[in-house]
Amino acid sequence: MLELSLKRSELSVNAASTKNLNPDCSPDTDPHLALAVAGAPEVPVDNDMQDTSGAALHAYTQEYLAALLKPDTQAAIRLTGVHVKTPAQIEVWWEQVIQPAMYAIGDLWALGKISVGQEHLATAITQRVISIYYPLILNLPRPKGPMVITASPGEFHEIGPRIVADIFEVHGWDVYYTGANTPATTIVELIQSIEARFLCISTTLGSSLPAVSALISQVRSANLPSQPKILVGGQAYNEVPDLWRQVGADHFALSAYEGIAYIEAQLATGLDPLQPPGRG
Ligand code: B12
Repeated sequence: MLELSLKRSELSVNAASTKNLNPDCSPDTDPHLALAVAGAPEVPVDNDMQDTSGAALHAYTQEYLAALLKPDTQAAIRLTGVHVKTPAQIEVWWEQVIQPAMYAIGDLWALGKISVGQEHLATAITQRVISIYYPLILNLPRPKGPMVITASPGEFHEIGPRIVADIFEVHGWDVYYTGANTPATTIVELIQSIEARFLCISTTLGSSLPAVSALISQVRSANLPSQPKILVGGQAYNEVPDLWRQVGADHFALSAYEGIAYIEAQLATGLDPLQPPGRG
């Protein structure tokens, strides 16, 4: 089994972290939950996630990673629940805890320290975590209008764009998130039908970049009335500066936060003349 450089004392859940669970489903009444709590890692109690220092985020990441590696779905969900109670906390946890933990999973897989199966389990647990806390975002107002967020054609890495989608929704955008490997024609049709003013494309593999170029060309040549600006991001662009220009995008952003800054700046400079129809 994988050697973790974590102290056992850093890895046990104390009872306080279970107090936010649904009372109808507590360790006292549910034997499965009781078992999970007994075996789950300990979490420092910080119910409002007051501490977002680098050291604290690193500790949370280690704890979340330990739950993924165990693997312990309940612990990953409960740990997230202790710290994520507001939409703003989603932004921090998704980008600064889940993202580095998933990068660590990738590194461990690449080093041969965990199997493909362990990596798949970790991915599935993270997808469950993200889904479980989506209701925190679901009913937020979306006054800034519709946008499309997609993984590029041929690209199966979908957690990155999903995190970006959640964060854009937290910031008031009406996001149509298409998930992995969406055909270009579908994306063009979607932009047209919802009159999206922004298209965000996420790409992890360098080998997917030709498909990004082709998608962008198809969107541009469709001459859509909403004339969407195209923002790209993802690890495919990390190695080569300005690679994003070669695919024909309007801009590249390293994170959802930077992406929002770009889009808000576009709106502020009046480059976007359309009024957002929005969905309410
Ligand atoms: C899970 C995973 C998979 C899963 C994906 C399942 C799923 N449903 O998503 C599966 C098993 C399918 C998979 C397959 C493969 N994978 Co993989 N995978 C990963 C892993 C471990 C985690 C990915 C992840 O969720 N990261 C976390 C997210 C949150 O990070 P992110 O995507 O970077 O997104 C953030 C930012 O980049 C940014 N961002 C991203 N997109 C956008 C877009 C915009 C507009 C903006 C503003 C910002 C933005 O914001 C995000 C949130 O913070 C990574 C490790 C890694 N370093 O990521 C390897 C990794 C990406 N995979 C890798 C490889 C090699 C593969 C395969 C080729 C393996 C194989 N031989 O089959 C295939 C390719 C499949 C394909 N065609 O896409 C390599 C890629 C190496 C490289 N540079 O080319 C990695 C890095 C592993 C490694 N260390 O070697 N993989």
